[in-house]
Amino acid sequence: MNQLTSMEDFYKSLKDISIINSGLDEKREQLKNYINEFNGVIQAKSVDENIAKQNPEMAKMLEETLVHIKNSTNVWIENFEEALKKEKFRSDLENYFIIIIFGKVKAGKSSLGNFVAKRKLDTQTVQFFKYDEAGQKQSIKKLEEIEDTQFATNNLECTIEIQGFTLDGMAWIDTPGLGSMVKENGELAKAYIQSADYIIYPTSSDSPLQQDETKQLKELFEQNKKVTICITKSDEKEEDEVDGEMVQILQNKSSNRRDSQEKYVNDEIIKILQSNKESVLGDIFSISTHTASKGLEDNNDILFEQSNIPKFYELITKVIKEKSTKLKSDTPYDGFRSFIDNGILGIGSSDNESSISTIKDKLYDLDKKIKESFERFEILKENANNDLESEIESVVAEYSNKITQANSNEIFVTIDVELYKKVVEIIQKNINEIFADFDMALESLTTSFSTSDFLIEDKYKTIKTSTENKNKTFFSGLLNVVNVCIALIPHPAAKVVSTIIMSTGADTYLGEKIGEMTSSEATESIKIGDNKGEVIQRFKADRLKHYELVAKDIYKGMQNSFFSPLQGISQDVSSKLSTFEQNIKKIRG
Ligand SMILES: Nc1nc2c(ncn2[C@@H]2O[C@H](COP(=O)(O)OP(=O)(O)OP(=O)(O)O)[C@@H](O)[C@H]2O)c(=O)[nH]1
Ligand SMILES: [Mg+2]
Repeated sequence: MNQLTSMEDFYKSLKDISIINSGLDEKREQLKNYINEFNGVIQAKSVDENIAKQNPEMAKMLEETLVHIKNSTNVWIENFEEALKKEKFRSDLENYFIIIIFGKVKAGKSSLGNFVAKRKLDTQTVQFFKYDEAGQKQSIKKLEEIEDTQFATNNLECTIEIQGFTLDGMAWIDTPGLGSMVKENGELAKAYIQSADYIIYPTSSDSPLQQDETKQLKELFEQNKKVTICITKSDEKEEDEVDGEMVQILQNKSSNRRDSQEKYVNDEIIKILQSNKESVLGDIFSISTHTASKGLEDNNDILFEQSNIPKFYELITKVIKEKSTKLKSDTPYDGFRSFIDNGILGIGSSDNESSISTIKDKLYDLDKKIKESFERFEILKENANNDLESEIESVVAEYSNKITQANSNEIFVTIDVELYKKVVEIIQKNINEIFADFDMALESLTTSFSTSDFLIEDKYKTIKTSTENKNKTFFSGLLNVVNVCIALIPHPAAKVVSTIIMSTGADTYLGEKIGEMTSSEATESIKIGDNKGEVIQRFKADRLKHYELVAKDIYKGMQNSFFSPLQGISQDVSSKLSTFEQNIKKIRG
């Protein structure tokens, strides 16, 4: 039988599979060290007590970000250990080219595996095995397969364990169907898939490529897995008359129907393949293990050939001859890279919560919030003068009428106590606009000024006066009195006075004296009010300057004691993260 050569070719090729195991151990060790190291650094980070006390809101955001990173690094460690456990399966089979058959429940996976095992060359030994739940390998007689009995459609009967066989250099792995009643089975299959050097994905020709299957394939392609799709069970029963009796005979589906199904599958796959079609999509073709078996048993060449099984063998042989060595040596790298890309870096999948890309987003948000708040304090510093000026103005205005020379010391002290309260209120209000809940330490807000700087004193003006004028006025006045007295002579008293005046010649003396008066110059200080207005202005200016400095100091103190450490932590984490990222990118290659 001509087609048998393709089968023979396949089995013979298995002997020549040469395996180069790539030395990934060192890289794995390195990756593990990097993850552990980063994890250690991050686990040691905590939110400073002062920050937590001062600003619970900001501290919470920082805390959450840190917790997220801590959890993520823990997830990486867990996943890495999981991945290494699966490597056990891989290392059991490290000298084999691993073909994994993976797909929906009842797609015909086990039947295809049993077919391949059964048709081996007589000189070959096939060894069946299964992995139990604990991951232990055990020998079995053949792949557990659901025979086409009356219970064939009973979904409870399905492959439940990872099973397989080795045949020379090939390990054939049969997986529990995805979408089976036992959900964990599907998960189990997925866990092992990473070890595959090559994947065969069967989809039943009863209804090829259903939605869930498209989704599974998409995931496989995303893992960079090379997949050949087989449309299985591409046969049908036909009524035929044998020896006068109507019997059902199994036939291959017509080539037209197969073509159209293959085309349909191909079109659907193209839709989900973004790029890199060549590297992930193998062939798509329909097969029937049942017609192939029957063809072989009945020596029916046509039935066997049209089952497409010979073509299946040809393709797999080609893969084994031409690509197995490379695929085998690439697979561990693929797994390693896929772990780094998907599990840690989060390339391409935005929904990985524990990826570096998600962490970066969170750090970015935190940093933005810190920067924004820092900037707002910068603005508060700039506005401190304006903010306080009108307050100081209005408080002083309230008191200014009451201020006198006598009470100024006392009142200025009273005003300052009030100013102090107002300034505290303003600073508190300003800070609370930035942080709703902020515990501010105000010890630095002590007031200080010397009352002696603000004494109110009388104001005098110095003027020049001449004695001539002054004396002349005096003597003229006196002379007037004298003259009035003389004029009033009739009065007895006046008469006495005027007699005295006249007898002494006082009137004449006064007149002469006035005439004699020579002019001489003198200065005099006269009170023109006090310096209250000025002192108040000075007081206002002094207090504004003082409280502006106080406010600025508080804002600056907050920037230094609060934001700087916050920024420090955030920047430190970012820089450790980016070093870690660079390191793992380097070992990823
Ligand atoms: N007509 C037809 N039926 C097939 C063919 N291959 C498998 N079947 C039948 O399909 C059913 C499922 O076959 P299995 O090989 O057990 O399928 P499976 O994918 O291993 O199933 P699970 O392991 O339970 O997911 C059985 O009843 C098989 O007899 C085929 O080529 N033609
Ligand atoms: Mg099965």
